[in-house]
Amino acid sequence: MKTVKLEDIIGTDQEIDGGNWVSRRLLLAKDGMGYSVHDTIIKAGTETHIWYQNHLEAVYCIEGEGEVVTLKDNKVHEIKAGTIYALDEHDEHLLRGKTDMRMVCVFNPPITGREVHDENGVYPVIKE
Ligand code: 9YT
Repeated sequence: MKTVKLEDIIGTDQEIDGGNWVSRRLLLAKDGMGYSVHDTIIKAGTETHIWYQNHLEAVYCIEGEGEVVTLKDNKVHEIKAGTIYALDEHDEHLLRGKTDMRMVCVFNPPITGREVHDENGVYPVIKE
């Protein structure tokens, strides 16, 4: 087994600044778990368009508050510490941080660590 410490990820190429968010990617495809796990800060006052057409993502909020708007039905989903949301239908959405939000994100398939959102809010599938 292995342990990974957030303090050892910060400042490395596993810390990705997406502009509206900073993602510290704790476990990636190379770790062989079949999913990736990220500790992500969503910045207060931001709105991010996201549409993971190639991935399923579950997001557990452990600090802060905000909302997710699913674009197929314009439904607003309140997010606060203790809320998990699951993008089980590759849902196109807007993610809004009212405050800074700290999120634990799990991706299936795992991301490799190099992905940033393209203009459609999509991550490509990158083969190792
Ligand atoms: C919650 C969310 O999807 N934020 C965007 C960044 C993503 N979690 C990532 O790349 O770690």
